[in-house]
Amino acid sequence: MDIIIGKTIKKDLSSLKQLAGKPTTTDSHNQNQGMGSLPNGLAAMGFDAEYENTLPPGLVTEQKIARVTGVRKNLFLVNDGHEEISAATLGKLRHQAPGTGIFPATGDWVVLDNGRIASVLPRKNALSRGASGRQGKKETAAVQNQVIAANLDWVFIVCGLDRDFNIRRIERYLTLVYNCGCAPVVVLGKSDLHDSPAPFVREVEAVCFGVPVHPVSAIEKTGTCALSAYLAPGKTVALLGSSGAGKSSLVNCLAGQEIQATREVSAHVGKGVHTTTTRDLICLPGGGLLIDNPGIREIAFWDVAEAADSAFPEIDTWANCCRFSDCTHTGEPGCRVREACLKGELEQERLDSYLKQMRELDYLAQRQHKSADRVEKERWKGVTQKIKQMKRHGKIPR
Ligand SMILES: Nc1nc2c(ncn2[C@@H]2O[C@H](COP(=O)(O)OP(=O)(O)OP(=O)(O)O)[C@@H](O)[C@H]2O)c(=O)[nH]1
Ligand SMILES: [Mg+2]
Ligand SMILES: [Zn+2]
Repeated sequence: MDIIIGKTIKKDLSSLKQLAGKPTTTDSHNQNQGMGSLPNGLAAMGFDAEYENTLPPGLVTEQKIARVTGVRKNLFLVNDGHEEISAATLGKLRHQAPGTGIFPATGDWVVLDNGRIASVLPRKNALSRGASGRQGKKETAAVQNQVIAANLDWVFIVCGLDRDFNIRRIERYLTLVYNCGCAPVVVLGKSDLHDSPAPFVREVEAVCFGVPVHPVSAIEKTGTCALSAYLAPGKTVALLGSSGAGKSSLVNCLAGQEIQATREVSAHVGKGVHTTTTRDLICLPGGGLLIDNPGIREIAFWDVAEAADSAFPEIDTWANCCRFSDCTHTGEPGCRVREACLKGELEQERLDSYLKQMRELDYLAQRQHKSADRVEKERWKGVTQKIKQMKRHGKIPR
């Protein structure tokens, strides 16, 4: 379900880019005016008129709705703005296998039936990635997606200004976020480790094209005011980044209290130790909603729209001037992209990063195609057998 919705939103990537850099000025309280039918608690949890309009009329007043604030094995923490309870799913929902895209994830809106989750409401968007551990599996293995968080207004790509800093990784995160139809913001954490974070900000801005970049320090509590603008009441932000990037420290800083556990990065390898293991939605005192996530090991893409183009808009522009419309920019004559590289208008590393992402997205598309074929074959397998049987028993002519 999320995939379809994701695709609908993805079509309008340009509007997402316009959105980038402009935290909304209308907070949810304003948006909720006129929503006489809506229980107040839900608005505090991020339910707004725009989303309500996408649902069947009367659903909100007739059903008990709550938001998933955490996932614990087979139990889900759900909050309707008044109380948080843990709820299991109803049997029939449990039998819908994970991977079908409808299993509840943090940030989802769900319908409750006697304290159990009866269904997941359609997602506005969902931050998903290819499930980790795919490597080494058979070529034909169906690609799985893992929903990190649903119904987001922004995704903070958190990158520490220590050994975590990696411009190519930020490019990959941007593709992942665009891929899911979400709006990215880059947060450069641990700015206190430098006299001035400005050179890092410039370096990131040079590859981000209009995506806001904010240097912050959770320890010295500097730069975080800029982030509050995205966290207006009822707005949902998910944190994405590697382990040890400083996501949970940022949550604690914005919340003004130690809600999330944090742990030191290993001095030896410069990597975090995966302190956060659950995906939790935290209600901030200012009314914003923040989803902390475990660090990401492998940024595997999921779904294949024109997301790589969105993260590399300047390459996309040059590509329009290549002699061949299907130019792969790997050696064709009249390639404007390679020319940009030779003229020093485009860094070789950035082009390499773009080509690598394109190859991956191509590969993913082929695998998705293969698994779709397989699903189709399986769907008809039973029917083919039935026809054979009927022919054998003379029920239909051979
Ligand atoms: N100097 C400095 N250190 C920070 C800052 N923010 C976080 N750290 C340190 O970075 C380490 C990792 O921080 P966490 O917040 O646990 O990182 P995380 O991204 O939540 O890591 P996982 O939960 O494993 O994904 C801790 O030792 C923090 O004290 C900061 O602003 N400045
Ligand atoms: Mg953490
Ligand atoms: Zn070209």
